[in-house]
Amino acid sequence: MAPTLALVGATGAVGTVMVDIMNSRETWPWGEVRLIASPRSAGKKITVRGEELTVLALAPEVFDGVDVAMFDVPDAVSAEWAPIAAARGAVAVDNSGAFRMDDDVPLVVPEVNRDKIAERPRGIIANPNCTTLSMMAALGALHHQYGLRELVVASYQAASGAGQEGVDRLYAEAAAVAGKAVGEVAGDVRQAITAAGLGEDSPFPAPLVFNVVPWAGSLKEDGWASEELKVRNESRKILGIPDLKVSATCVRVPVVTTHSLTVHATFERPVTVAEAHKIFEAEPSVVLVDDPAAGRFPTPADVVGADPTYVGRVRQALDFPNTLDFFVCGDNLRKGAALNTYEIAEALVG
Ligand code: 2RA
Repeated sequence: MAPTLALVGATGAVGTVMVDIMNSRETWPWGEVRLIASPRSAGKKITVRGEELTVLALAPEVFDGVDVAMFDVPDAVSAEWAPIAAARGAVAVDNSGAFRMDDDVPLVVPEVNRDKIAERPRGIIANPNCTTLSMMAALGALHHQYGLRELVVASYQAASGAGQEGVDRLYAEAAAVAGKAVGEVAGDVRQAITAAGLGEDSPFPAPLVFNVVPWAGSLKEDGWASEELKVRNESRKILGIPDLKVSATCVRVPVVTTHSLTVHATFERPVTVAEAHKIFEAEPSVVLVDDPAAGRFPTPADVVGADPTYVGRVRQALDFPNTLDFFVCGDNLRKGAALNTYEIAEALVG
């Protein structure tokens, strides 16, 4: 019998992208699909592959008979409900941060460490944070050939990484400055935003429009942002390099959706740009766009809505041996969240 798939958080921002992904897959290994959400959203109708489904309220019994349950919900909801789904016999594939660094929960990017899905003593598999995920397909492909040793990254993160609230705030700030000559004098962007009636209750610690904000996540020890520590810890776990040297700086930019990163990666062995191009071209989930003479490189505005990771600006670092610099863009709501979760679910039954 074809396996049963459940989606918890079906009406949320990532859940909505997940339904879009489910509707657009070429192959479909699933039988019954159950859409699950909070009691507030239960009863809504959502069409999945031509069939109108009624959203069910989250309760232990909705997991009975489910083979794979995908969770696109906040950490606290996953922490409570993924173990319940697993106890009822489902494999829980969780997109929250609740389990990512637990030793007995694999953290999976199918292109990089697909074999880890078999090692799931708690019946839970975690999906990485979108910033780490945006570079993993490209970095993993290089690591498998050349052995990654050191990683220095800077992120350029989209507003939607902070949820719908982040997107709404960016649009509101953009409306506040539209048509105004601001950004020429310190503080004038802030003044325009305040004059338009936007309060201090922003998900960002500074104006995002006409600006860049060197902060994502919460404050951790010694001035690090949680997002930067996630890049370090998750990269080590996914790539299976516990002592990988990593330094990350995470920055929010006025882009609606699609995270970008600059990557400075040092390998055990020398790697040329031509070799790196070949590896990227051979990786099905990577698209290489690297012709700077023709002005061709990936940008978030051209990548949003796409499934692959886009890579460009590949260069050999002039002063660092065995080191490449490159630029990646990945849709943070697709490969960065819903798509990777779905690909794990698919790998479980593939
Ligand atoms: C962000 N990576 O962009 C986070 C969302 N998980 O804020």
